[in-house]
Amino acid sequence: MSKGRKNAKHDYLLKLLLIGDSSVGKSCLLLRYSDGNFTSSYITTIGIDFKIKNITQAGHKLKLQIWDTAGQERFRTITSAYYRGAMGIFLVYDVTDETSFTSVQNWMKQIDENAEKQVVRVLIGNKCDMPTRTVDYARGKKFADDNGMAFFETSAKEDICVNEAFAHMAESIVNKLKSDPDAFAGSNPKTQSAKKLRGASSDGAGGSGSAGGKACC
Ligand SMILES: Nc1nc2c(ncn2[C@@H]2O[C@H](COP(=O)(O)OP(=O)(O)OP(=O)(O)O)[C@@H](O)[C@H]2O)c(=O)[nH]1
Ligand SMILES: [Mg+2]
Repeated sequence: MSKGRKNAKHDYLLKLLLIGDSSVGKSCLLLRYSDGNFTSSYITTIGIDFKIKNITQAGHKLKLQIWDTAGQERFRTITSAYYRGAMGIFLVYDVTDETSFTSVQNWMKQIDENAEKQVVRVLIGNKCDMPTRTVDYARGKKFADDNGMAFFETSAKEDICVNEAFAHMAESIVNKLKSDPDAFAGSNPKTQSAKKLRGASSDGAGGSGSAGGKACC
């Protein structure tokens, strides 16, 4: 490896997944977090997409591999295959869409059936910038508390709490890996195992560091 690639090294590779009903804002959350952008035009995700982001958090260089799934039912077979390799799953609903909140229960079932037992779950109520909300904060928080998950209300549009949600996810996974480096060793063998990657080289793709962002809703 050339010396020039030394800075691209990372301590941990974290594999994250975004799931939830169609149009709740999964792709926009990823776009906001990875590129600091937002688009109001809706282009539904076909199958699955991913982005890489390199950050430094609490002295650790982290490479985040973030998979963005299609919410549409017709892609469920494809997308559920990606649960197995995930260390962290963001379960996203739209605070203006009651149905998407009701669906959270079904998405939890999908996680139970397809993901690693150890997977870190974070519940996200997106579009908190909208005045037309139908799901209030307390309901989201109660669901998260009842299921032992962290909860964030976010806005990909206004850049509210997006960084905080990803930072919390990263911290939770790193803490798990610190106490048990093989915590996710049972992941899909087709994907890289979740061990600490000291000395491993990253591909250098994606931005680095956190991009600020406003406080949580
Ligand atoms: N007001 C507001 N609109 C948002 C926000 N996030 C996403 N949207 C809008 O919601 C629509 C759907 O966003 P996407 O990110 O494409 O939704 P998705 O969950 O990826 O949808 P699928 O790919 O079909 O599963 C788009 O028109 C976005 O502009 C937000 O935080 N606030
Ligand atoms: Mg999408």
